[in-house]
Amino acid sequence: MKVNQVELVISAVRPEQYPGDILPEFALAGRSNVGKSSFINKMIGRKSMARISSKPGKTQTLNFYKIEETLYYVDVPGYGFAKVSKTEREAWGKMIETYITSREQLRAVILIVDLRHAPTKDDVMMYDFLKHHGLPCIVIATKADKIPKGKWQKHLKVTKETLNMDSEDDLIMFSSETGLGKDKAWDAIKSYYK
Ligand SMILES: Nc1nc2c(ncn2[C@@H]2O[C@H](COP(=O)(O)OP(=O)(O)OP(=O)(O)O)[C@@H](O)[C@H]2O)c(=O)[nH]1
Ligand SMILES: [Mg+2]
Repeated sequence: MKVNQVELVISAVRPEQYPGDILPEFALAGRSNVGKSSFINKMIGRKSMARISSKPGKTQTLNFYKIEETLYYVDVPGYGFAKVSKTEREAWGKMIETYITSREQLRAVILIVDLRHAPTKDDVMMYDFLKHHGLPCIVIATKADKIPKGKWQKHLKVTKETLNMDSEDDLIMFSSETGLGKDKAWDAIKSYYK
């Protein structure tokens, strides 16, 4: 999909700040620094619309990107970043939980994991949390450019098994560097709102 129109509508921390329209929403979830913001940028074909950083903890608020007046990508701060205080971590947990459990127009969560490594305990917890709340999940195994092609299938299998994935959920290999998986990811997302 070619995206022409993108707008950062709001960076929200509280439900009153979420956008008032009712377009379908797709939230990003994943470890800090795994590549959530990079995923959004690749999907919309902009280099630096969503702010990315080599330092973990870049995204701090729920950032609502409106795409073509059709859907929202909601960029979310990553989890598992050791350098935040307990208070900050709790505030984060509450913000995400409130959004994920109460937002009616949230159609699916895009869970970003690192293809190079087995999903972490936090990844598994997040996946279980989504399943507990009955939310569809699109699992994106990113940074595929960092491992040789010959290892991709083996790593995908580890991802699927470690998360104990529901057969209804998509698992897509991705790279924000090369654009691998971009079309498949768009197809998966579109299947939730067309
Ligand atoms: N090689 C490679 N690097 C990537 C890929 N995706 C992201 N990165 C790099 O990983 C780092 C973190 O990317 P971000 O997109 O900021 O990660 P994030 O998940 O949004 O991080 P937080 O906002 O801190 O939670 C950056 O240095 C990116 O350039 C990828 O597919 N391949
Ligand atoms: Mg980010």
